[in-house]
Amino acid sequence: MSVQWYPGHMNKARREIEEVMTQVDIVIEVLDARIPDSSQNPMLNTLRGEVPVLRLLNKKDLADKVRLDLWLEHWRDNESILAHPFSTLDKLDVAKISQWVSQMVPHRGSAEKPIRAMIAGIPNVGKSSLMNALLGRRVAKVGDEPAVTKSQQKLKVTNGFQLLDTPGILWPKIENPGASYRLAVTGAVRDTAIDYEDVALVGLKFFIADYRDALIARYKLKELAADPYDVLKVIGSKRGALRSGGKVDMHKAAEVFLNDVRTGAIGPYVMETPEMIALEERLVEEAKAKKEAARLARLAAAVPQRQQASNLAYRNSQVQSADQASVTNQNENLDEKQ
Ligand SMILES: Nc1nc2c(ncn2[C@@H]2O[C@H](COP(=O)(O)OP(=O)(O)OP(=O)(O)O)[C@@H](O)[C@H]2O)c(=O)[nH]1
Ligand SMILES: [Mg+2]
Repeated sequence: MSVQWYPGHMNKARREIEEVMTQVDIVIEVLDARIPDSSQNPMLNTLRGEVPVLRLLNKKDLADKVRLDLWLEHWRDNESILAHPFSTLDKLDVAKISQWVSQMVPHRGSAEKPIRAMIAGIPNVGKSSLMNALLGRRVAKVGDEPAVTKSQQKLKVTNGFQLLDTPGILWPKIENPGASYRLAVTGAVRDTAIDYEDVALVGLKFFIADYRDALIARYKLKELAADPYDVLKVIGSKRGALRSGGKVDMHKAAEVFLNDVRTGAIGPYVMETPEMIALEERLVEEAKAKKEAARLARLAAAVPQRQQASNLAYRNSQVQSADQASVTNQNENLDEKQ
């Protein structure tokens, strides 16, 4: 997975998805069930307009069902969204897709008017795996895949259900630092500028707080330290991530731990709840507003002092003439009354 998202790539992906959106009846949005919010593309809801979406919380085999239910409940009232926990490895789930898309697009579904769907999602969520599973053959390489191309072909899933031949790869929520970390912890985004050890420490902090027992069981810990750094050190020493002198190699320890997290060896988990995301979004907004206020203050301070002095003089002269006008007005009023 080597997609790096720069503004140019994002614009290109956005334009292509916008164009394709006019040719489809439904979007099949693939999410990573372990990060139901951070694996959403920040613009897909805008890009799809009125087009309904089937939201698949993929990799459900790695996810905590109780927390997934919170998300299903959270989206339940939105009529243009149908969400289901999903696994591309589960044949029954794959078989249910035709039924789900028919539910969302009831006015189409015949051979003459087939339902036209496109698969979309951020990198590594399982778009190619889904396409192959739906078509029962290897049409898409699992791994690297180019972005949506202009000459889209339709592939027949059933007589009344067609799929665009290339999935739309979209960028993840990279502007929210919390989301970036969670994307890195689950392995959705690997090529980040974030340090490997830092990613492991964020992951550990989360497991210590939310899945304590699973962590203790996996590493047969007698006690669980509160500081993620100390826990990572214990994991490293237990799993032989050592340097020649016998000291724990923290980078190796981070690799061991993150590999366990990503493959689900510690157990099923979900890193986000609707409540937590609502709070985080509020904090991100507040931080943005604060940054903007600081920027405006800096701009004001950067105006040369001479300019400020003449601004002040101008403002004072305006105030004075306004005062004079008001005095004149009052006098005139008095004159009228007399
Ligand atoms: N555990 C688990 N792994 C899955 C599931 N579906 C897909 N994967 C794995 O997730 C990884 C990414 O799958 P891909 O199908 O290549 O994902 P993609 O969205 O096409 O990725 P890009 O082409 O990079 O955008 C692969 O290692 C798959 O084997 C699932 O239901 N459960
Ligand atoms: Mg792919």
